[in-house]
Amino acid sequence: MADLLASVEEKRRVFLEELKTAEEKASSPTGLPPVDVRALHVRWLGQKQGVVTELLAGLRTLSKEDKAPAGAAINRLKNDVEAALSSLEEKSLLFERLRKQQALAVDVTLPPRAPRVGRLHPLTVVRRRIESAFASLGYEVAEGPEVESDWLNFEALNFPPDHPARDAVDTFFVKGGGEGKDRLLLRTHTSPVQIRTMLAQKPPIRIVIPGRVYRKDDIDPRHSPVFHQMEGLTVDEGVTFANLKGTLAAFSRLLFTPETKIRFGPTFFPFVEPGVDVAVSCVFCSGTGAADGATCRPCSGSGWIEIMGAGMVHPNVLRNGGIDPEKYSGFAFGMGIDRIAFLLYGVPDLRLFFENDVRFLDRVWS
Ligand code: 2U9
Repeated sequence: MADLLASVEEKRRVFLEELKTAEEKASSPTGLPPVDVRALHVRWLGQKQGVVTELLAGLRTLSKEDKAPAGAAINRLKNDVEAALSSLEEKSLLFERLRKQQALAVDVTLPPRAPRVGRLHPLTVVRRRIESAFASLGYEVAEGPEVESDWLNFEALNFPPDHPARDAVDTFFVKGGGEGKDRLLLRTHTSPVQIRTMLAQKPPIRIVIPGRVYRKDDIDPRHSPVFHQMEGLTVDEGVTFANLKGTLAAFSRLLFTPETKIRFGPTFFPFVEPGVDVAVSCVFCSGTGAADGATCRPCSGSGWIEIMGAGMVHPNVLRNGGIDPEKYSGFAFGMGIDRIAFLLYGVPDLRLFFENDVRFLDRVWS
């Protein structure tokens, strides 16, 4: 009898220890799985080999007068175990609910996530830099349509009828346009806007024309069938080649560095006479052709980088724009915005400008 009572107390002690471990687990971040509560139930109250059940079975061996107090002690343990396990189950379900709520809750103490900030496209940055350099020299920005007539894109610009640029191989023609000079095409340069401006307003004219242009080129790292140009036009009385040179030298110093020099070489464009290729002293090697003891890459060691073409507007072109070449003269120039961005930022492949991969666009362009 004394043995049985001692055993009941020993089992109670063991149970309380197991209960404590289970309660701690219930309030921990992992929680107490319902299967663990059931296992405790089976272990202590199970019909077959439950600890309490076995204690009750032990009553059989006791004398009649010992049975009552021993039975009472075991029943107390049984009631206590039942109450404790049912409250453990409740608690573990409650903690489970709390954990789920916490997982959904907003933690207001966390630092805010920085919103993704957009950036200007590198071609926009370069276009604006070129525009503001010319704005400071008194130029205005003009724009025009991307679908033009053969006349505005070629004929008015003094292209002879058999010029290779007018061939279907080099230009995108648009179905549904007219014939000959009325056929429609995707402009191959922004020059039609200069003709439109001359027809619409009297000199003095000082404009720059940014815009998308199209040529039937195959795509490769340096060519794209769509690219961006900035052209310019000055028309007034007494405009000379010296004005052209001074303007482009000032522009180059504004866009690159105050030390930048320019170099002209003779070339031919149907819409200007004379026509020139314009190079600037290399901004990467200051015109020395060397970088870190090796050949400067951007200028291939020449110290010069070709950035545009220019020339004095051909008298025929002025006439086509409704301007008297006896009274007025002018100069014009054209450059590829993509090419300048390519040079300024050392971009390895022109296609990066058109693919719009945010990993590329996210770079800081300034
Ligand atoms: C009118 C009269 C003259 C615009 C000019 C160039 C020289 C030139 C190229 C540079 C690289 C095009 O982007 S590019 O492929 N342009 O070299 N453009 S003079 O001359 C004009 C335009 C309009 C009425």
